[in-house]
Amino acid sequence: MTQTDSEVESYPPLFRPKKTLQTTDDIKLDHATFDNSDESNQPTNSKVLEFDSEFDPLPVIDFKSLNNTKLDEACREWGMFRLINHGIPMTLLNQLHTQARQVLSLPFEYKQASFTPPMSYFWGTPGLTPSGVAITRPQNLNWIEGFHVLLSPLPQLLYEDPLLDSFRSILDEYGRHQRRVATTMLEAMAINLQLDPMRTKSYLSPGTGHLRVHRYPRCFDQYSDDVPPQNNDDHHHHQAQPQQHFQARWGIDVHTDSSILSILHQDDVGGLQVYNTSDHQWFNVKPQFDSLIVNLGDMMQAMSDDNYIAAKHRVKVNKHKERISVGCFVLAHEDAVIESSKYKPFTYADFRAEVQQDLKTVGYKIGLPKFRLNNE
Ligand SMILES: O=C(O)CCC(=O)C(=O)O
Repeated sequence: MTQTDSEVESYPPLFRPKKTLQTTDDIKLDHATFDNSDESNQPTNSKVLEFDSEFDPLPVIDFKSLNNTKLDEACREWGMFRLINHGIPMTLLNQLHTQARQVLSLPFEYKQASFTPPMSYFWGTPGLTPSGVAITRPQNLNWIEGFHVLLSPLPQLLYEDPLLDSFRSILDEYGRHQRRVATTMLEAMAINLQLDPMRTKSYLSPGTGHLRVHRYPRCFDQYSDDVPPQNNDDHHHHQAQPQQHFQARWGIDVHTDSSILSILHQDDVGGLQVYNTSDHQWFNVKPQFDSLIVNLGDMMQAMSDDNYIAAKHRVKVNKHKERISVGCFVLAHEDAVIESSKYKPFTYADFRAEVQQDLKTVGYKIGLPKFRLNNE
């Protein structure tokens, strides 16, 4: 079996090329293929700044010597920043990515049959039910697969398979670092926003924090005309897309996270893009293995009275390379009431229920605007 054959066998069947691959460079397809680096393939009319230029506008925050003013500016202007000197050992990051790659390279059927919560396998959408079970939805495919991992049960878990058990223990260790980083960042943001510390604590729910290990398989057909444009899921805030005949493929299409904040570690392939609301422009988020990307979610936007931005972001597909990223999502406590001058008081449970309702009725997540006072 060639390397490409086994790579493709680990992909969900709908992600496999329509005709046999000859070699990595010699791909024969039913659909036309598009080079991912060509800006004109972007379905939006805004330009995307490429990261091969030296220019990297994303704010950089140093975890070791936190500058609260810089942090505050980053949260107001971008809702996303790069975090350096975070203290997560490089050996752990390397192990995390090596093992994620190994586990995700297992045959698709095995991944689908063998994983259940607290480590569940998903593909085609990052959507999940409230209990963490992946919602597989072949319509409006996002070119993504991965594991949704609930953090709190990990220490008690034991897998017989040594690869899986070692992966579990690495995720557990990585999750502890994420909690450490998230706690410090949230404390700094709460100080900046002058939020009542007791209230902020009650918003946070250590028990429901989770990781998501994503693999973006190589995408052999970047556009397809056989998929109805339909959105979406309850954790991510995809925007309604205009009806179009050709549906662009995305690793994950444009959304904001429903979290308080999310922390991402990506390999060196690239593909993540963030929207800057003052520039009205998409930017590529440069991959940099020793840094983390922190982005604010809907709950933080609400808690900050819209002073902080839940960053709109998306992930491009790549014809030549797979990409691995690991996200940590810090969620609000189910029952803590989020009070704000801009929104009706609501809990995360209310928010999620509303989103699920929207998915059923309008077909996509409306998210925060549903809770805005006076329908401003
Ligand atoms: O993989 C990435 O770079 C981003 C993942 C993401 O947008 C998400 O999980 O919400």
